[in-house]
Amino acid sequence: MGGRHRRGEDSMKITDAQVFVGGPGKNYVTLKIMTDQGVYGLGDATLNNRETLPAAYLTDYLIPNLIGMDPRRSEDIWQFFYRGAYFRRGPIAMAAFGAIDMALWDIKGKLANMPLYDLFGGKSRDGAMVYAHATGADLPDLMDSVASYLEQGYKAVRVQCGIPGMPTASYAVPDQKGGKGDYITDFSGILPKTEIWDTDRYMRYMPSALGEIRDRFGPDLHLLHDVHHRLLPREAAAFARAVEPVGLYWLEDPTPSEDQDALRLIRQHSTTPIAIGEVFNSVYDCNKLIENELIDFIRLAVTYGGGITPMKRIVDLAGLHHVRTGFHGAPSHSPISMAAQYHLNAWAPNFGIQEYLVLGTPECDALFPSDHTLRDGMIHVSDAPGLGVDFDEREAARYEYKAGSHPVVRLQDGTLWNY
Ligand code: CS2
Ligand code: MG
Repeated sequence: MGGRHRRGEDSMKITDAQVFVGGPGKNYVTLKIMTDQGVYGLGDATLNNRETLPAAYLTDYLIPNLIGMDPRRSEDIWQFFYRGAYFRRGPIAMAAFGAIDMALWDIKGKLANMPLYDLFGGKSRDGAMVYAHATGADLPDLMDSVASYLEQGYKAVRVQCGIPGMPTASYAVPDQKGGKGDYITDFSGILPKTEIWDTDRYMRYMPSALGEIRDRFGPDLHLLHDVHHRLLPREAAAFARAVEPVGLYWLEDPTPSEDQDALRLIRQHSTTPIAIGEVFNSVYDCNKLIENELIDFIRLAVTYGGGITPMKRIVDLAGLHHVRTGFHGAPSHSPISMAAQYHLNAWAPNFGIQEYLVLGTPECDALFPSDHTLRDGMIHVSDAPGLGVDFDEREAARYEYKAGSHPVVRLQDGTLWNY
């Protein structure tokens, strides 16, 4: 070939793949794919509170097929598993495919000796803006939390606070002032706790609370708010209109995401930007929302979205319709899938913002060494080849799976509601 040599041009094979479940305060599902050339790739299949299921899908069904395949053929391998499953889509399967796809891109980047963002088309920006979660048992408590993030240099915060008269803490807020309410998993066991929700109190209180936050912190701070699927379409439309003067960066998951017509009703009544998609797992969950320009930000995670290969297509489709990215970044995503998102963020011409809740503990850093860094509220992606994150198996041996659950939500009369 004209004297040119590309590493592994003639043949290359996947020789083994292993799944690890566990981590510091989380059940991260980590996939490691090994090759006959010594290069390995890492993927994340963590599906919060259902972690053993993508792990079993990988171990029992996908890995036996993967052995012997050429890891450079990531497109064909993705199609093989997706089309080959016959029963397509769903978060469990897509998380498992996603982990494989991330690991194959990691290998591709290492073979090319390039960071993934360069393989995607290069950097479109130096740093990618992130948002943190400010939370409070009540409004003054939330104000303190916002102030502490501002001091750390964040330019954007999601704000959630307790609602006066609500029988239990509302979504993602602590029971007590100064507490850490932003849990998404209760590790005390598999049986969920119950939260009580009151739509009327929320609708009456939250718009004015958001207005007070805006008045206190001024126009420059990007404010986001997550309704977490709790409103009916008409209520969501009224809420989105009521908060227009606040100038939210986005209003997230105003309604349960299965009902796509609900987004049309919201759009007809308000110009508040809408973000949706953290529970979606394929382009078919959002292509109509994007094409009809009913949303402003698409929230899929690279894990549940089936990996980098399908996510790049979703990002490109979104770009055609002025929809920007705002990838899900709950703490249940391991630093591996977060790294995949950092690379997509660095490249995507229609990048918006990245949710960022990395635990940042020494234990987590020891398990997943990397030099992706957060500075002044922006993620600066690592220049290392591939994903730029590693996995320490000796550290991993310290952890094991722990059963946990999300809360369930009921109305005061006992009716089950959306968490
Ligand atoms: C939340 C999530 O990050 C978010 O915006 O909606 O934390 C969500 O509650 C969890 O991912 C559920 O596991
Ligand atoms: Mg959310």
